[in-house]
Amino acid sequence: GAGDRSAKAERMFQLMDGFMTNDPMSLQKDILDHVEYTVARSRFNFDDFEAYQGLSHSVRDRLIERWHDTHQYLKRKDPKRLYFLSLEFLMGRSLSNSVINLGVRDQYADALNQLGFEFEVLAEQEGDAALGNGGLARLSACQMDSLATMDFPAWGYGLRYQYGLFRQVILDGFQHEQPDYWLNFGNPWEIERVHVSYPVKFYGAVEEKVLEGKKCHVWVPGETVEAVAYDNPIPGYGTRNTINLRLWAAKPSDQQDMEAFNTGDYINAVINRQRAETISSLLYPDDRSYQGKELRLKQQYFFVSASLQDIIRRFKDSHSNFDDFPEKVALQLNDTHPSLAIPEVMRVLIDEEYLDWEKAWGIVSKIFSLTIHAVNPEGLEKVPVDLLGSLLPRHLQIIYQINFLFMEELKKHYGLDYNRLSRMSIVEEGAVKNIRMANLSLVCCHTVDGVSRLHLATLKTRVFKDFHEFWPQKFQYKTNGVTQRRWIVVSNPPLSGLISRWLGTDAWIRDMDLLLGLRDHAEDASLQEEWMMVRKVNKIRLSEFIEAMIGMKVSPDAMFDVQIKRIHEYKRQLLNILGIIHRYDCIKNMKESDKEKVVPRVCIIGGKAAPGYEIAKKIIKLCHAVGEKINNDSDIGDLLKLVFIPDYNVSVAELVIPGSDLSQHISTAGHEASGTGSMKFLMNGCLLLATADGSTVEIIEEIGNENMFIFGANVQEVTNLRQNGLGVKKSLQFARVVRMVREGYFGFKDYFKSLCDTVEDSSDFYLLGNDFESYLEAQAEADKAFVDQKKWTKMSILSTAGSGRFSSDRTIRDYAQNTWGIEPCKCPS
Ligand code: BZD
Repeated sequence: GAGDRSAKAERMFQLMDGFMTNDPMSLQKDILDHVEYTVARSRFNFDDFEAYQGLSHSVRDRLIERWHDTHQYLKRKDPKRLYFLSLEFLMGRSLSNSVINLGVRDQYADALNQLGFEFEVLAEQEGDAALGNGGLARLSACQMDSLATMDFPAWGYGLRYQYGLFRQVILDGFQHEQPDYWLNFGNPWEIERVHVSYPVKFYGAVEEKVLEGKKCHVWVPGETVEAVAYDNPIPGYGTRNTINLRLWAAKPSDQQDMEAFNTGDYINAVINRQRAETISSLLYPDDRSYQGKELRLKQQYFFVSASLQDIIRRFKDSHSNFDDFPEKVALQLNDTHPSLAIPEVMRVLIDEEYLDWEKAWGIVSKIFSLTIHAVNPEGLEKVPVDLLGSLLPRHLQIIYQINFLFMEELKKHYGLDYNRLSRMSIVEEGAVKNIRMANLSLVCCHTVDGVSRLHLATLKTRVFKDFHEFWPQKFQYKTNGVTQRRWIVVSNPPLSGLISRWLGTDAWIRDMDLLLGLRDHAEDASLQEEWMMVRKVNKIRLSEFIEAMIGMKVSPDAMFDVQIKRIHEYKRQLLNILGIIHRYDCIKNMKESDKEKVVPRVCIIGGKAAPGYEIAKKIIKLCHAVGEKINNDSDIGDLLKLVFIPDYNVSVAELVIPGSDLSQHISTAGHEASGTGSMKFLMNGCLLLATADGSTVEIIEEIGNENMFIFGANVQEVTNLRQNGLGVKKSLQFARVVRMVREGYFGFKDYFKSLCDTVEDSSDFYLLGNDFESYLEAQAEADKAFVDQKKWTKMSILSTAGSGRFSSDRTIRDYAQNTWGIEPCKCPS
């Protein structure tokens, strides 16, 4: 009875009290127990990796405890929950982040010291969880951290890819891709939930039946695959709340191939079953255009269907009908990749819960919100109707019905404006008929968010113009942010300590606006001195990393000038490289006596090119070819170095960003939806050299033009230039450096031809030629500022001080209030 249960609970709490304690003795015993019993190594003989495993299992226990408590508490309170659906999460490493958020970092460091290990060294044993491509995926990870820290009742849902983003290997300066089998050595940060699994259906046909006098649709699938849950606890900072990121893995279903088994083809039946696992086997490495690939569509539906079964089961546990669904559930679509969730909810409500269309639609139109991360129409997803109809026949029917009703609504409003109707239709007519996932989402979501103010303005006037005219109130923007826990506290402990000392509090870790307090000290000589020391330490660490990585010595006294991000034409790594060639050419032609005035630079570039993106791969090769020439030129020496960092990922970023002086965010204005790397550099006191694109426009408002190096055409000028024909204003300097590449100064003449063609007068779509002069001027300004270290340090302090707005805590608070309608629910500690 109830008495029994409370006695049991009482006993549990007593046991717990003595359970997870964090004194050095308990931690040591805990780690050693895991080494011996979990890893099964002798406690008398284990190496760094095994120590890392024991350590992480000990941390995992503490995560699980809080995670259970959070779920128990939320179950009792039953608040409205946010479900964050994303096909990509770029989590990086978990160990340091976990111990910092749990508030036990120092305790673990002490315990390990007494065992003869160093925390930092063990942390380096961990590989990255790279279940994503770039900005969109890392943003999801930052947002999960903020959701947990601010006690929001949220769940993340995604896919547990067996292969994350490919590893980049450079051979002779060319990119090669290698598989990232990140699960090879086990993953202590996930909890396999063999009992949390759902069948997911594919293919087959829809039958119409009459049940209890009502016409019903019954989808008879041709294939069923099982989705198994893997839970990843996400701890908040300075709170007991620990939320869940639930990732699905595909396993063969018990229903699969029963016929083959019955007819005795045992061997082939077993082999066939194994094929089910391919659904969650790999992450698509392309972060720009969408290709109508069947496996990709299967992945999308697989994770959407499993997540919704899970969400609906949880709702039904405590509700007997769907009336309250919109008061309890908010579904966030991270770009259109999970947009099949819309017809899926309709299908479940109508075909399985027997609601009528109007009732189901009433619910669907209240629960979904969408964030768009793309700028251009090519970035918007389309699915061929044939493909969708064969894989998900019932969903295609539902999408057609949604579109029919939408078209009727439009006709009422606009009459028979055929052009408008065909632009806004969910179905794109043509040689190949397509479903436009963005249009589907815009029709069904109550709110659509852009990722910066400029991005929303672009969406409103370009790709979503018609929709904005029809539903202006649906459109909002939430400027992106990143989490200061990972991007300052975890990755830059010296700076973190310095900030807390000068502010007299570490409260900024939960409230970034407090960094403004640093403004008062920006000219204080002793802060400046400490600031420079910290920056120097980080630069030394980075130069050691460069030497270990590629065997090159660089001087930490030089200016470290960094561009790290995915390689794209619009991000203009080529502009950077051409600028470097120009600098090289200048030094080369300089009188010996003038060389003293040159500010020594180490130019660092890193990033992956999508495997099929030829031009991006050529940019990587050009970077290596130019580096080869410059780095081995004795006329140049330490005045200029060019380094390409291979296999750029989250953990590399954590090391590079704190050690950078200047970072480049130089996309052609109007092409970067937001950009988030810039915010990480800013927080770490790195100065920005940037165009007025994406979130940079808002960064300028916080930091001030005078503390940044801004250059190039703005959005309006880009539009005008393109309308009036390109290549009007091309400098001789630009022509000269392109010619050097074209004529084989760096070798590989034929190979670089097509790359040079992309910036040739009339085809220079990204306006490198137009912006080159202004780029060089901004670079010269940076040189000038760097010579005056006092001035530079002040600018650096002001960068950190003004970065508070770009915390993902601010973004998430805004989403919670203005898009999701959820409130914090804090688990007592
Ligand atoms: O999203 C990026 C944008 O390019 C950035 O400007 C922005 O800051 C971030 C976060 O909002 N977009 C992506 O990263 N997109 C993808 O990675 C992607 C992945 C799969 C398919 C299409 C795009």
